[in-house]
Amino acid sequence: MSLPKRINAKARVANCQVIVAGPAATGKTCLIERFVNNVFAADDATHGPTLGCDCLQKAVFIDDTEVHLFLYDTAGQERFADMAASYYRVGEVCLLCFDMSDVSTFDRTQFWKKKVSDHNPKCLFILVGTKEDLLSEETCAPFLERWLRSFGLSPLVLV
Ligand SMILES: Nc1nc2c(ncn2[C@@H]2O[C@H](COP(=O)(O)OP(=O)(O)O)[C@@H](O)[C@H]2O)c(=O)[nH]1
Ligand SMILES: [Mg+2]
Repeated sequence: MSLPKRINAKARVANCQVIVAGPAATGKTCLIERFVNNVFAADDATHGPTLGCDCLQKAVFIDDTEVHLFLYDTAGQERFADMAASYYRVGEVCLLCFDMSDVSTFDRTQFWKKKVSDHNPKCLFILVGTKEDLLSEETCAPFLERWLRSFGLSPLVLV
């Protein structure tokens, strides 16, 4: 992943603000907990639905730079979308999540992209398909191509 422009590649320490957004129950909290704490909270009752916005941190090394990632876990219910507005504004990257086994969540990613863009037009977006265990990449590819076409982007090459 290339670094956002605000990060000086020569600096030894940098911060990166990452918004994790998308419809409810697409696995945003599980994704962050797995990445930060290396646990998979399979039972939703262990963490419950996200209300407002939680922040978890993790430092990673990219070349010789220690990058402190601030991961903002936002609520996926649309009625809560504006509660995280102050986090959308500081985000440099947005992981836009959808559940690969549920096409309706894919269609709702545009709502979340617009919501973040409205507050933060410079934010970069990375589309993240979750729950790979429930669906094959081949089945998912048509969704991705449709989404990219809707933004006038080239078809995706899956590697
Ligand atoms: N099969 C499967 N289920 C997942 C995966 N990630 C999350 N889940 C389940 O999806 C549900 C919603 O997860 P959660 O992280 O709370 O979603 P969020 O509302 O987007 O934060 C939970 O029951 C999780 O156990 C995954 O990779 N595979
Ligand atoms: Mg959550």
